[in-house]
Amino acid sequence: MTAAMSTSAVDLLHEARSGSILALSRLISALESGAPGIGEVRARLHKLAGRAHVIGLTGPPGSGKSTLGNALITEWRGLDRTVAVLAVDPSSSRSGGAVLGDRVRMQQHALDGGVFIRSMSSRGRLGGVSRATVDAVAALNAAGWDVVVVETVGAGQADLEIVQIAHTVAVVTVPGLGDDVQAIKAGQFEVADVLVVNKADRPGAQRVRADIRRMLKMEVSAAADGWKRPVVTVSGLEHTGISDLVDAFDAHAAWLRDTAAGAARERERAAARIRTIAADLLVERLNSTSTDLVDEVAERRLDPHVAAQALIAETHEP
Ligand SMILES: Nc1nc2c(ncn2[C@@H]2O[C@H](COP(=O)(O)OP(=O)(O)OP(=O)(O)O)[C@@H](O)[C@H]2O)c(=O)[nH]1
Ligand SMILES: [Mg+2]
Repeated sequence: MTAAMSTSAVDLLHEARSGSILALSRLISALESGAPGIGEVRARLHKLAGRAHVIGLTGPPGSGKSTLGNALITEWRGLDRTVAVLAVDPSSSRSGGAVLGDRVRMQQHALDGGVFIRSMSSRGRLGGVSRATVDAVAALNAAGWDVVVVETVGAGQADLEIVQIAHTVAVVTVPGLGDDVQAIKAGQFEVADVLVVNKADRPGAQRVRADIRRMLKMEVSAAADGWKRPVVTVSGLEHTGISDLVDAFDAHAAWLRDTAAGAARERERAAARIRTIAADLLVERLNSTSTDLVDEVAERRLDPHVAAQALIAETHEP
């Protein structure tokens, strides 16, 4: 069975590229479970990467990211673009209602061959963007999908990691959180390319928008790369402002494509990806290196700094 899987992973990739959703789904599962021989397929994905616009949709729990994702699907499908949404499972504390809501939304598009929705486990990484998610984005890109949305619950590290896979990061906030603008400021603000005020059908949305705009004006560094971060007010539930949001995403994609600053951003992302993968590999190896160094340090025969150098030197060996 395992040998059969390794040969078929390549086939799955071919089938996924010719539009099979089933094959795509199985390919992502194979990547997720680390099926034998999958490394070969994974290596191909990057080179095959097509024209997908990868959008990170991040924000606090319950801010309406999934509902908004659903509204965006409808909008993009109207423009004849294929859309994949990867919802990175936020936490075990998710209410049954939220999970059920996601299921219902998924079913709405179940018969549309131009829509792919999948929940991803955040297992394997602190930040919420797991290796599996990175692989799934690469698979979707290689399979020729137009738009890939990655929904993550914004919390610390995840915000920083999403920039490594998303071309465009949209940070969602909503009125009524009280400290909403402060919450954005705490980590998400820096990585936001587009700021979204969702649930605009509720009172207070315009005030939140004004607050964010005021904050943006005060930011000096943001203006440095020339991208003026838009603040878009939407209601995912009532499907208002969604075309404006799509326009904002398109404008950002064009900026990345057509400007030197945009190209620099792409290089930054590539560099960050390499560093993250290298750090992961290093940690993996450091953890698995069996060593007498521990004894020596514990018994104070060796300085831990010297031991650390020695350990790193050991990891260079294959
Ligand atoms: N009034 C209003 N309610 C909304 C809107 N969008 C979503 N909601 C409601 O907000 C709740 C959470 O919506 P979700 O789309 O599941 O939010 P989420 O951010 O994906 O939640 P998690 O994935 O659990 O973090 C649900 O009860 C939605 O019906 C909106 O535009 N207006
Ligand atoms: Mg959600």
